[in-house]
This record gives sequence, C-alpha cells and structure tokens, in this order.
Amino acid sequence: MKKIVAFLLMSLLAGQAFAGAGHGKQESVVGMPGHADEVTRTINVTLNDLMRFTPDNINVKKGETVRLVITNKGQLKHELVIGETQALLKHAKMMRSMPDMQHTSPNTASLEPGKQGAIIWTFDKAGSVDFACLIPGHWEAGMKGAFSVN
Ligand SMILES: [Cu+2]
Repeated sequence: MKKIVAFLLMSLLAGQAFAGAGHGKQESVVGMPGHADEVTRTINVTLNDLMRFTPDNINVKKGETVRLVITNKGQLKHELVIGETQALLKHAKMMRSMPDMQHTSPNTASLEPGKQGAIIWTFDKAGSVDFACLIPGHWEAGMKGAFSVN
C-alpha cells in the first residue's frame, strides 16, 4: 500500500513538472504539452526493435507546436518519453524497479507492437530536448534521440 501511494505521488509530481510554463526551470527547457489547435506540423516517428527512433534527431522552431505521430514497428513494446536527460535517467531507474508501470503523462506515448500514438508538444526554448524509450534496457541499448530547437 505504501508503495502505491508513493508511486501515485511521484506521478502527480511528474505530471506537475509538465503542467505548464513559469513554475521552474525544467519544464521551460523541455517545453510543455501543446494544444491541438496550435499544431503547425506533424512529424512521424517510428520505433523499432533495433532500439532506434527514426528520425532520432528532429529540428523544430522555438515556439512551435508539433504533433508527433509515433508508430511502433517492432515486436516489442516501446515508448517515446520527452524530457530532460537527468529526469529521464531517474525515471528509467524507477521503471526498472516497477517494470509493469504504465505511463499516462502527456509527455509519453507507450505503444504495444504495431500500435500508433501521438504527443502534441510545444517547444518554447531554444536548445536541445531529449527523448528516450524508458523500457528497461532500451535506453541503455541506444534508444534515445533529441529535438534541436532553434
Ligand atoms: Cu524501446
């Protein structure tokens, strides 16, 4: 029971970090969930069992809201999580201790084999924003990429 409560609390905190701009450094660096009516571009990303995202380097403009259409072309479950590297690594560690954990955050698309999902994201600061697959072993095998925000 204690474990569940701790996990729920962590989820809430994680959700809050992506809730909007102006509450700290982290979310303005990685951007924030965007609104469908602000989408200017759709970008297709595929995930595969070679532990790669295609493309794995995506150029976006500062202030741009994009719809990422994410397709799992593998036989394994994969996901795409947008975040700051250290936060992603911390999250990956947590995933290892809770392998059945489900993601529902707006910065995440968790996809069963053959499935497609979408993330709408606004990039509000120039720089590099990371994304990764946090399923145990995948990030370590190189399943990561980055947005270049210019
Ligand atoms: Cu993966």
